Amino acid sequence: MKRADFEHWVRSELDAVESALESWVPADSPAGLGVAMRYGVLDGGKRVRPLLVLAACEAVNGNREAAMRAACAVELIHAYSLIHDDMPCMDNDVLRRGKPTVHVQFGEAQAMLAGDAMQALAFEVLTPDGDAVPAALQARLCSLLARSAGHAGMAGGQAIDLASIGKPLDEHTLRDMHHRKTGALLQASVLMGAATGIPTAGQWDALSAYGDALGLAFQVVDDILDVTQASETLGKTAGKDQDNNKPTYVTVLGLGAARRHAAELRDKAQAALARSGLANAAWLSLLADKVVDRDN
Ligand code: GRG
Repeated sequence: MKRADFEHWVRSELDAVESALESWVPADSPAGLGVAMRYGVLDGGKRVRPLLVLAACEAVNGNREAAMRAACAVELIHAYSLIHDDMPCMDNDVLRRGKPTVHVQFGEAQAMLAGDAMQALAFEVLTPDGDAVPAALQARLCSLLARSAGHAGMAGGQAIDLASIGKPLDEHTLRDMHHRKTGALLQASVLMGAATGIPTAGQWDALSAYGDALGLAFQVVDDILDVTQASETLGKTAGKDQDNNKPTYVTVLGLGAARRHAAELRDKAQAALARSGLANAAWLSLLADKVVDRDN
């Protein structure tokens, strides 16, 4: 598969996701709530999670309507988590995706409500009337997303993260935190895409292993970029997480070992894909490379 084909696929899927989000995130909710929601989710971000859903759907020749809904649902959950994470009670960030954060733009209460409403909207999007998405598939997608975003997944990981500020973490605990906080939603993206088709048990397990390795690789690279981009753009050596005294893969392993670890995880993801025997897994394979080679 040529890289140009992949770049074309990425561009056309990004457009499709943007249009779907445009149509599903309402502008006319009461008292400006919809405006804050749209500000928080439209026109920004790399959309890695939606691309993983859609690539996994292609790999299993799945239900496209269900996959587009799952792609937007996972992005809504991700965007809600960023809005809440940026608030003063958590990371207290003023910029996100190149513009003022939602609480800076609309106030803290509206930011909290926008995140809450986006979380509910994700499950609304997954449960349409009609028979384009069979009821059993709707339930499966809701279950995968809820489990990855809730207490045992993203929210649980965020709780560990906040509790660990200023404390030394060993590699095992750091991995567990990131597996929940970042990895669970990325892995769920792959599995939601897979659930739109009828993979064999072996293919499901292989895609799950791919998502697991990719989710961790994403976080390791995020920690590397936190240091390298900060030193490039600000002329200093510590990034935001290090400034916040948060343990990262770079502080725990060192930069060189973190880079090697990211490459190992990418290889692990690629090996899992090869094991799946899926003929249409080219986009998933190229996405694994893109996640590790990215520069933002
Ligand atoms: C508030 C429940 C709750 C959870 C917040 C996702 C998260 C948990 C916090 C974000 C903090 C952070 C920077 C984590 C590192 C990895 C990460 C999720 C980065 C942001 O995701 P990208 O790079 O962002 O996919 P874009 O903007 O491209 O969508």
